Amino acid sequence: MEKRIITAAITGAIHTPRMSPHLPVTVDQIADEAVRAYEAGAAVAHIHVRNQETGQPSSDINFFKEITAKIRDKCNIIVCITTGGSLTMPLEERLKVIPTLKPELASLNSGSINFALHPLLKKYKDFNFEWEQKYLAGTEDLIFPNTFKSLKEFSKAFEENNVQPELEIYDTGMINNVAFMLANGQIKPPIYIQFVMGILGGIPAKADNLLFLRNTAREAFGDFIWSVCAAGHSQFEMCTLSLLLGGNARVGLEDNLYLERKVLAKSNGEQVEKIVRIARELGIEPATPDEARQILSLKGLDNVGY
Ligand code: KMH
Ligand code: ZN
Repeated sequence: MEKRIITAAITGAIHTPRMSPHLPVTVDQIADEAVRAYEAGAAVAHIHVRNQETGQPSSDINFFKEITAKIRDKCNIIVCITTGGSLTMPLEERLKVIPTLKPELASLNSGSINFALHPLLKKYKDFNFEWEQKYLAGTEDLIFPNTFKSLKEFSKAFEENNVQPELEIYDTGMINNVAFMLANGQIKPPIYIQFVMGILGGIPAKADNLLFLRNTAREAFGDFIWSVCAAGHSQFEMCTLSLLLGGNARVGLEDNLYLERKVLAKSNGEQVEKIVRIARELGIEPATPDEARQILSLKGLDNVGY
């Protein structure tokens, strides 16, 4: 059986509590959801944290510490910590999880984009908390910054702490950025890419685009490991296509709140169960966390800082 890595992106910084009552917010909810995703077949949990009362994206290092400890207590899932944080956080705030927690894996956003969420305001008119409307509206005039200078600083911190970067690519030009970092020795093989499709400001989530990304990246770096995630209803289509093409798949409420049309997912675990069902129909088995550690050449849980 072929083994592929299923990642669950538990809560992210895109959706707001108004959009789903199932969006995990508290330390316990986020940790429990990661464990549930593990039980359903995920090898990796991608973690952001939120304000415990309002659900606003947060960079509180204590929340990260509590969540990683709680997850580690219950299972050996790989924790992939965000360094994207929220769309409005200063770079230093985004980066401090790396020296503090020294995780096995963390996201490294490989370029700047217009990261636009404001069209969601057409769908949602009333909100649970004041920040939600402002946060979404603010993205009409927002650049998610990841300049070459910050890429250099981020990759240095990753290397110093022996953290494997999961390189987030939101559009084709970012493949050049990663190739530049590789040529300059800022990152080293094995290269692990997460193609993030369907963000307004990035590449649309379409089959032709995924083939183009995969082929262009292959020309640029040769051998590499890759996964796909997609915003909203394209999630399962793009993840399935990735599995068909030899890639890995990321599901989770960070990217999509639904299980199927008009049906909210009650948990990340439900989405993991669905992609595992699809994978098995295709003759693909989900990799265990230890198998994923081998595939990604990770340093192992004995060497993390949590
Ligand atoms: N939250 C967004 C800024 C990451 O985790 O590094 C993008 C993001 C990527 O979630
Ligand atoms: Zn994220």
